[in-house]
Amino acid sequence: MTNLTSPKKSPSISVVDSHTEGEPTRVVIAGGPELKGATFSQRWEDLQSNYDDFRRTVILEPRGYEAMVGALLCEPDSDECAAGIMFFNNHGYLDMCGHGTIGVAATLAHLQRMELGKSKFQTPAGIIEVDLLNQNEVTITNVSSYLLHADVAIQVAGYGELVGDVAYGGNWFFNVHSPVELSLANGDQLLSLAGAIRVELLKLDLAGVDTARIDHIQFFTPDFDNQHSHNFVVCPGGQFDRSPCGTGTSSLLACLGFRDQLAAGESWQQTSLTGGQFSGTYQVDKTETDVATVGSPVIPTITGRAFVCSEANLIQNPEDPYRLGNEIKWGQV
Ligand code: PYC
Repeated sequence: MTNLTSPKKSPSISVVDSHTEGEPTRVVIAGGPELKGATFSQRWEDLQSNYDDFRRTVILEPRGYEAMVGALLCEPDSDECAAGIMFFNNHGYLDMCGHGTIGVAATLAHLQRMELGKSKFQTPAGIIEVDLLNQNEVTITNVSSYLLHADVAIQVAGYGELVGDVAYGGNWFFNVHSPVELSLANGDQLLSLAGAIRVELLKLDLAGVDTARIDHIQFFTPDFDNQHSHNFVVCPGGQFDRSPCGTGTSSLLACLGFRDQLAAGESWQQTSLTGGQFSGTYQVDKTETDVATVGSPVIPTITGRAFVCSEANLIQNPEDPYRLGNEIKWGQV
């Protein structure tokens, strides 16, 4: 007879899941890798080079799913920071994630590890400030964000010329007025258009600073009179952000500032395709930079809400053929 009282223990990873305006964040609170390195960037390198199995286990099916962003809390190397945060998704690693940061803050509040008010966190993109307004509402002050190439014209089969901006908000974005109505009914069309735009950007050899790949495509439909836009952000793994995307909104604020479409200190509302809301504003960043930006860099602040929705232990049974996740890529053999 099977012994029901002493089960064999498999290794497990403890996570807390939340969603920020509908977009999931999974924070690893125990069982993650002990990263090696004297500096934060060495530890970031260690995660990417040596722990991809961990990323896959946490994010991919059957334990996770492709829209999810993971966050690993780790030691910062800056004394002013409460912790470091490293983000990853179904495709790889993210230097920064706005909705993810809001999710981390709500998770730490839920665990009673964070008090109301301001704290700083180190991310691979730089140091950010997090203001926990209440258990669920958070304002983040992001890294310096800027427009790198304005009015880039690309030709896309079936759409003709599309003109957009290459801008940075912690990740790299191509921001383009949507040539298609932003609706869930047009979701497949928008996803394949984003793929076609990425291919055109590569053909043009267009990159961010230090040849960074422009891997996020942001479609938006601005209403300047009401300082509002709907948006649809397609992430590098081919998934779309259910939230209005914190780094995408940051990059857009830099573009709006350059074109005098939004003044410093004014508020901009951003609504995602699934109805998520962020509000954003910016201050001009007056610090010196080596980057040849178009117009002034800005320091964006983004406010949104996150709610914790589950706590779990992810079990890795060595006999489970899918213990390292199952990456399903439609249309690829
Ligand atoms: O909120 O910055 C963001 C983000 C990036 C990718 C998914 N969400």
